[in-house]
Amino acid sequence: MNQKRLHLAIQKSGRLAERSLELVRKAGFRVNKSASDLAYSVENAPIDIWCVRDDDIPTFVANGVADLGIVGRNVLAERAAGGGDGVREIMPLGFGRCRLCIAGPERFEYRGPGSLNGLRIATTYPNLLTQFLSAAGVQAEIVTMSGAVEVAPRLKLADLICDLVSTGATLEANGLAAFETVMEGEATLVRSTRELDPDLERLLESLSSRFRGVCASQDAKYVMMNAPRSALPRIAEILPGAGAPTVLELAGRDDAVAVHAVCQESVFWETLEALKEAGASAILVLSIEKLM
Ligand code: PRT
Ligand code: ZN
Repeated sequence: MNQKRLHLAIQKSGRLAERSLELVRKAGFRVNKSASDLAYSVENAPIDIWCVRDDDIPTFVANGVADLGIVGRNVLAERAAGGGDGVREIMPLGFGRCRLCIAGPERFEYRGPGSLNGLRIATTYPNLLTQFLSAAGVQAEIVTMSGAVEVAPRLKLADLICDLVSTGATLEANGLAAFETVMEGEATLVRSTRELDPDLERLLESLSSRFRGVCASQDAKYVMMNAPRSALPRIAEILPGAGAPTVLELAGRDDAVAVHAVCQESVFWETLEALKEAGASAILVLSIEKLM
């Protein structure tokens, strides 16, 4: 029988490869490697995973080779800035964070986009850079490269570069510094804009909702404490990213209650200290395994 299957494209190897597969696994999909290292099949759902170059993911999704993909927003945006369509972002996934920056020799004095007039900028993101420069009304020459952009100033191929930065170590090692951000990048889940078969559409929705749950539970904590009734408004203010907390009776106590809340943002020691100061006691912070 020819069962309908959903196709997800992820990066074969590189910065997003491992985390993409980990996300699929955390979402409860059991992944088996197929004979080739180009694909995985999911054992407990009709899903196949293609492992490809990240640059090919938006095109594969747009032309129907894959229905979904995990790719850097920068790659998606570069394609869109060049007029490519057929793909849209479903949600950011919270890993692979970086910035597409304009950088140059440390001594370069940057006083806003006007400083870029008449200069040569090397990049692997010509469309995004063109968009940025024209929005800023700047006339600069773009030198398109396919990699190792950070060496361009030393080789006198360009005055400046426009490249992805995460830790900044590569720039520093090359005597360069970033002074302008063109866009923020991170891994995102994308889908084709075509209409899918209704069964596959349902499966896609279930997969995205599980991914959303995994991402949300990453920082989320379940916080429990006892507190004077009078402190409730202050405590609700302190709890990071929580909706209305659950308030429960404490046996034999009229003045105090138990407060439970799911905090969607990180709970730091400072948060606990602030809760204690507001009158809370017996504060417990628990990890959340799944959240929907
Ligand atoms: O082989 P394939 O084409 O699939 O991979 P690739 O080499 O094109 O991509 P890869 O694996 O380098 O990056 C995949 C995605 O990870 C990118 O599209 C971004 O969305 C995201 N990402 C996050 C980054 C970085 N951080 C990053 N630092 N991609 C690239 N870099 C490079 C950057 O270009 C520079 O050379 O790392 C260097 C700078 O890093 P720092 O830490 O020294 O600042
Ligand atoms: Zn690539």
